[in-house]
Amino acid sequence: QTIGLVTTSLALHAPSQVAAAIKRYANLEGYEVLISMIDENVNQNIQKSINKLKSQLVDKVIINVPLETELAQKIATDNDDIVCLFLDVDPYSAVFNVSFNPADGTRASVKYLYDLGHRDIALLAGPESSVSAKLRLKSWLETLAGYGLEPASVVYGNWDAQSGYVGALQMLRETPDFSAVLVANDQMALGVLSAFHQHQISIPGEKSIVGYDGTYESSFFHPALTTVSLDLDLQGKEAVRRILDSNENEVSRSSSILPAQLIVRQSTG
Ligand code: IPT
Repeated sequence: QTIGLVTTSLALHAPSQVAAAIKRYANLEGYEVLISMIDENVNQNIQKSINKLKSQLVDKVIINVPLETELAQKIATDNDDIVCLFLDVDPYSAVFNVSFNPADGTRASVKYLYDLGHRDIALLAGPESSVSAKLRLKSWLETLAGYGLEPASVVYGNWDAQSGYVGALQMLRETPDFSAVLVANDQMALGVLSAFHQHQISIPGEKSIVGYDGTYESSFFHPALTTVSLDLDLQGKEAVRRILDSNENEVSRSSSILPAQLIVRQSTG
Protein backbone atom coordinates (compact mmCIF):
# COMPACT_ATOMS: atom_id res chain seq x y z
CA GLN A 1 0.00 0.00 0.00
CA THR A 2 1.19 3.46 -0.89
CA ILE A 3 0.78 7.07 0.22
CA GLY A 4 1.56 9.78 -2.34
CA LEU A 5 3.46 12.97 -1.52
CA VAL A 6 3.40 15.96 -3.83
CA THR A 7 5.98 18.38 -2.52
CA THR A 8 7.63 21.68 -3.26
CA SER A 9 11.41 21.64 -3.84
CA LEU A 10 13.25 19.32 -1.45
CA ALA A 11 16.28 21.58 -1.72
CA LEU A 12 14.49 23.54 1.02
CA HIS A 13 15.18 22.20 4.51
CA ALA A 14 11.68 22.31 5.98
CA PRO A 15 9.88 20.35 3.24
CA SER A 16 12.72 17.84 3.07
CA GLN A 17 12.51 17.23 6.82
CA VAL A 18 8.73 16.82 6.52
CA ALA A 19 9.16 14.35 3.64
CA ALA A 20 11.64 12.34 5.72
CA ALA A 21 9.16 12.21 8.60
CA ILE A 22 6.29 11.17 6.32
CA LYS A 23 8.37 8.33 4.93
CA ARG A 24 9.43 7.17 8.37
CA TYR A 25 5.95 7.12 9.88
CA ALA A 26 4.32 5.67 6.75
CA ASN A 27 6.85 2.84 6.78
CA LEU A 28 6.06 2.15 10.43
CA GLU A 29 2.42 1.75 9.41
CA GLY A 30 3.42 -0.62 6.61
CA TYR A 31 3.03 1.92 3.78
CA GLU A 32 5.42 2.98 1.04
CA VAL A 33 5.69 6.65 0.00
CA LEU A 34 5.82 7.77 -3.63
CA ILE A 35 7.19 11.29 -3.97
CA SER A 36 6.50 13.70 -6.79
CA MET A 37 8.47 16.93 -6.49
CA ILE A 38 7.33 20.02 -8.33
CA ASP A 39 9.38 23.13 -8.90
CA GLU A 40 6.63 25.56 -9.74
CA ASN A 41 3.44 25.47 -7.81
CA VAL A 42 1.15 26.04 -10.74
CA ASN A 43 -2.08 24.11 -10.73
CA GLN A 44 -1.26 22.12 -13.86
CA ASN A 45 1.95 20.75 -12.40
CA ILE A 46 0.17 19.67 -9.25
CA GLN A 47 -2.57 17.97 -11.25
CA LYS A 48 0.05 16.24 -13.40
CA SER A 49 1.78 14.97 -10.27
CA ILE A 50 -1.50 13.76 -8.80
CA ASN A 51 -2.38 11.99 -12.07
CA LYS A 52 0.97 10.26 -12.08
CA LEU A 53 0.40 9.04 -8.53
CA LYS A 54 -3.15 7.95 -9.36
CA SER A 55 -1.87 5.94 -12.31
CA GLN A 56 0.18 3.98 -9.75
CA LEU A 57 -3.02 3.30 -7.79
CA VAL A 58 -2.31 5.77 -5.02
CA ASP A 59 -5.55 6.89 -3.38
CA LYS A 60 -4.20 9.03 -0.53
CA VAL A 61 -2.07 12.06 -1.37
CA ILE A 62 -0.36 14.50 0.97
CA ILE A 63 0.26 17.85 -0.74
CA ASN A 64 3.06 20.04 0.68
CA VAL A 65 2.89 22.93 -1.77
CA PRO A 66 1.95 26.51 -0.85
CA LEU A 67 -1.62 26.98 -2.09
CA GLU A 68 -4.22 29.69 -1.82
CA THR A 69 -7.46 28.36 -0.35
CA GLU A 70 -9.37 28.55 -3.62
CA LEU A 71 -6.81 26.53 -5.54
CA ALA A 72 -6.54 23.92 -2.77
CA GLN A 73 -10.31 23.61 -2.76
CA LYS A 74 -10.36 23.15 -6.53
CA ILE A 75 -7.70 20.45 -6.34
CA ALA A 76 -9.66 18.62 -3.63
CA THR A 77 -12.88 18.82 -5.67
CA ASP A 78 -11.25 17.83 -8.96
CA ASN A 79 -9.79 14.78 -7.22
CA ASP A 80 -12.66 13.61 -5.05
CA ASP A 81 -11.93 9.99 -6.00
CA ILE A 82 -8.91 10.13 -3.67
CA VAL A 83 -8.12 11.79 -0.31
CA CYS A 84 -6.00 14.97 -0.51
CA LEU A 85 -4.42 16.29 2.68
CA PHE A 86 -2.74 19.71 2.51
CA LEU A 87 0.27 20.85 4.57
CA ASP A 88 0.83 24.40 3.30
CA VAL A 89 -2.51 26.20 3.17
CA ASP A 90 -4.30 28.68 5.41
CA PRO A 91 -4.82 26.55 8.57
CA TYR A 92 -8.25 28.09 9.10
CA SER A 93 -9.51 27.28 5.60
CA ALA A 94 -12.06 24.52 5.05
CA VAL A 95 -9.65 22.20 3.21
CA PHE A 96 -8.38 19.07 4.97
CA ASN A 97 -5.01 20.17 6.39
CA VAL A 98 -2.35 19.58 9.02
CA SER A 99 -0.49 22.84 9.48
CA PHE A 100 1.06 25.21 11.99
CA ASN A 101 -0.48 28.07 13.91
CA PRO A 102 0.86 31.09 11.99
CA ALA A 103 0.57 33.52 14.90
CA ASP A 104 1.69 32.03 18.22
CA GLY A 105 5.41 31.79 17.39
CA THR A 106 5.54 35.12 15.60
CA ARG A 107 3.88 36.83 18.57
CA ALA A 108 6.28 35.20 21.02
CA SER A 109 9.28 36.32 18.97
CA VAL A 110 8.16 39.96 18.75
CA LYS A 111 7.36 40.03 22.47
CA TYR A 112 10.73 38.50 23.29
CA LEU A 113 12.62 41.16 21.28
CA TYR A 114 10.44 43.92 22.70
CA ASP A 115 11.11 42.79 26.26
CA LEU A 116 14.85 42.82 25.51
CA GLY A 117 14.45 46.50 24.58
CA HIS A 118 14.45 46.28 20.78
CA ARG A 119 12.38 48.96 19.06
CA ASP A 120 13.94 49.03 15.55
CA ILE A 121 13.02 45.64 14.20
CA ALA A 122 13.49 44.75 10.54
CA LEU A 123 11.49 42.02 8.80
CA LEU A 124 12.81 39.60 6.22
CA ALA A 125 9.70 37.92 4.85
CA GLY A 126 9.27 34.85 2.63
CA PRO A 127 8.04 35.02 -0.97
CA GLU A 128 4.78 36.81 -1.65
CA SER A 129 3.57 33.69 -3.47
CA SER A 130 3.51 31.73 -0.19
CA VAL A 131 0.42 31.77 2.02
CA SER A 132 2.47 30.89 5.09
CA ALA A 133 4.96 33.67 4.37
CA LYS A 134 2.11 36.15 4.12
CA LEU A 135 0.53 34.92 7.36
CA ARG A 136 3.85 35.21 9.23
CA LEU A 137 4.37 38.74 7.92
CA LYS A 138 0.81 39.73 8.82
CA SER A 139 1.25 38.44 12.36
CA TRP A 140 4.61 40.22 12.83
CA LEU A 141 3.08 43.49 11.65
CA GLU A 142 0.00 43.13 13.86
CA THR A 143 2.07 42.28 16.91
CA LEU A 144 4.48 45.16 16.30
CA ALA A 145 1.49 47.50 15.87
CA GLY A 146 0.17 46.25 19.22
CA TYR A 147 3.36 47.66 20.76
CA GLY A 148 2.95 50.90 18.80
CA LEU A 149 5.81 49.95 16.47
CA GLU A 150 6.33 49.87 12.74
CA PRO A 151 9.02 47.67 11.20
CA ALA A 152 12.37 49.31 10.47
CA SER A 153 12.05 47.78 7.00
CA VAL A 154 10.36 44.92 5.15
CA VAL A 155 12.35 42.94 2.61
CA TYR A 156 11.27 39.77 0.79
CA GLY A 157 13.35 36.67 0.10
CA ASN A 158 12.57 33.37 -1.62
CA TRP A 159 13.32 31.05 1.37
CA ASP A 160 16.89 30.16 0.37
CA ALA A 161 20.10 31.30 2.10
CA GLN A 162 21.28 33.45 -0.77
CA SER A 163 18.09 35.49 -0.74
CA GLY A 164 18.58 36.07 2.98
CA TYR A 165 22.14 37.22 2.33
CA VAL A 166 21.01 39.61 -0.40
CA GLY A 167 18.09 40.86 1.74
CA ALA A 168 20.39 41.58 4.67
CA LEU A 169 22.78 43.55 2.44
CA GLN A 170 19.84 45.59 1.21
CA MET A 171 18.80 46.37 4.79
CA LEU A 172 22.34 47.37 5.73
CA ARG A 173 22.47 49.69 2.73
CA GLU A 174 19.02 51.26 3.01
CA THR A 175 17.97 51.14 6.70
CA PRO A 176 21.11 50.25 8.68
CA ASP A 177 19.90 51.38 12.12
CA PHE A 178 17.79 48.33 13.03
CA SER A 179 18.85 46.40 16.13
CA ALA A 180 17.12 43.11 15.33
CA VAL A 181 15.75 41.23 12.37
CA LEU A 182 12.93 38.70 12.29
CA VAL A 183 13.47 36.25 9.44
CA ALA A 184 10.72 34.03 7.97
CA ASN A 185 12.90 30.91 7.88
CA ASP A 186 16.20 29.50 9.11
CA GLN A 187 17.79 29.18 5.68
CA MET A 188 17.38 32.91 4.98
CA ALA A 189 18.63 33.58 8.53
CA LEU A 190 21.79 31.67 7.62
CA GLY A 191 22.32 34.13 4.77
CA VAL A 192 21.73 37.06 7.15
CA LEU A 193 24.34 35.67 9.55
CA SER A 194 26.79 35.46 6.69
CA ALA A 195 26.14 39.05 5.54
CA PHE A 196 26.53 40.38 9.11
CA HIS A 197 29.75 38.42 9.65
CA GLN A 198 31.14 39.86 6.42
CA HIS A 199 30.40 43.38 7.67
CA GLN A 200 31.94 42.62 11.09
CA ILE A 201 28.61 43.23 12.79
CA SER A 202 28.59 41.44 16.12
CA ILE A 203 25.68 39.09 16.79
CA PRO A 204 23.89 39.63 19.09
CA GLY A 205 25.98 42.60 20.33
CA GLU A 206 24.98 44.93 17.50
CA LYS A 207 22.15 43.06 15.84
CA SER A 208 19.94 40.17 16.93
CA ILE A 209 18.55 37.58 14.54
CA VAL A 210 15.49 35.34 14.95
CA GLY A 211 14.85 32.55 12.46
CA TYR A 212 11.78 30.43 11.80
CA ASP A 213 11.30 26.65 11.34
CA GLY A 214 13.69 25.28 13.97
CA THR A 215 15.26 23.04 11.35
CA TYR A 216 17.75 20.56 12.71
CA GLU A 217 20.73 22.49 11.30
CA SER A 218 19.84 25.81 12.93
CA SER A 219 21.39 24.88 16.27
CA PHE A 220 24.73 24.47 14.43
CA PHE A 221 24.71 27.95 12.88
CA HIS A 222 27.19 30.43 14.37
CA PRO A 223 25.99 31.76 16.70
CA ALA A 224 23.34 29.11 17.32
CA LEU A 225 20.10 30.53 15.97
CA THR A 226 17.22 31.71 18.12
CA THR A 227 14.21 30.57 16.12
CA VAL A 228 10.49 29.90 16.04
CA SER A 229 10.46 26.16 15.98
CA LEU A 230 7.98 24.06 14.03
CA ASP A 231 7.85 20.40 14.97
CA LEU A 232 8.29 19.20 11.37
CA ASP A 233 8.60 15.60 12.48
CA LEU A 234 5.24 15.88 14.24
CA GLN A 235 3.67 17.44 11.14
CA GLY A 236 4.80 14.43 9.09
CA LYS A 237 3.61 11.99 11.72
CA GLU A 238 0.25 13.71 12.14
CA ALA A 239 -0.23 13.90 8.35
CA VAL A 240 0.30 10.15 8.00
CA ARG A 241 -2.00 9.39 10.92
CA ARG A 242 -4.76 11.72 9.69
CA ILE A 243 -4.70 10.55 6.08
CA LEU A 244 -4.72 6.88 7.10
CA ASP A 245 -7.63 7.52 9.51
CA SER A 246 -9.64 9.47 6.97
CA ASN A 247 -12.70 8.00 5.27
CA GLU A 248 -15.79 9.25 3.44
CA ASN A 249 -17.02 10.84 6.66
CA GLU A 250 -16.47 14.63 6.74
CA VAL A 251 -15.56 14.56 10.45
CA SER A 252 -12.59 12.32 9.70
CA ARG A 253 -11.27 15.14 7.51
CA SER A 254 -11.19 17.96 10.02
CA SER A 255 -7.91 19.83 10.29
CA SER A 256 -5.11 19.79 12.88
CA ILE A 257 -3.32 22.99 13.78
CA LEU A 258 0.03 22.43 15.46
CA PRO A 259 1.73 24.97 17.76
CA ALA A 260 4.93 26.87 16.98
CA GLN A 261 7.35 27.70 19.76
CA LEU A 262 10.16 30.20 20.29
CA ILE A 263 13.52 28.58 21.07
CA VAL A 264 16.04 31.04 22.49
CA ARG A 265 19.67 30.35 21.59
CA GLN A 266 22.68 32.64 21.03
CA SER A 267 21.76 34.92 18.12
CA THR A 268 19.63 37.28 20.22
CA GLY A 269 20.32 39.53 23.19
C1 IPT B 1 7.68 26.47 5.07
C2 IPT B 1 8.99 26.76 5.75
O1 IPT B 1 8.76 27.48 6.92
C3 IPT B 1 9.88 27.56 4.84
O2 IPT B 1 11.15 27.59 5.41
C4 IPT B 1 9.95 26.98 3.43
O3 IPT B 1 10.74 25.82 3.47
C5 IPT B 1 8.56 26.70 2.92
O4 IPT B 1 7.85 25.87 3.81
C6 IPT B 1 8.61 26.01 1.58
O5 IPT B 1 7.36 26.08 0.98
S1 IPT B 1 6.82 25.33 6.12
C7 IPT B 1 5.27 25.13 5.37
C8 IPT B 1 4.64 23.87 5.85
C9 IPT B 1 4.42 26.28 5.76
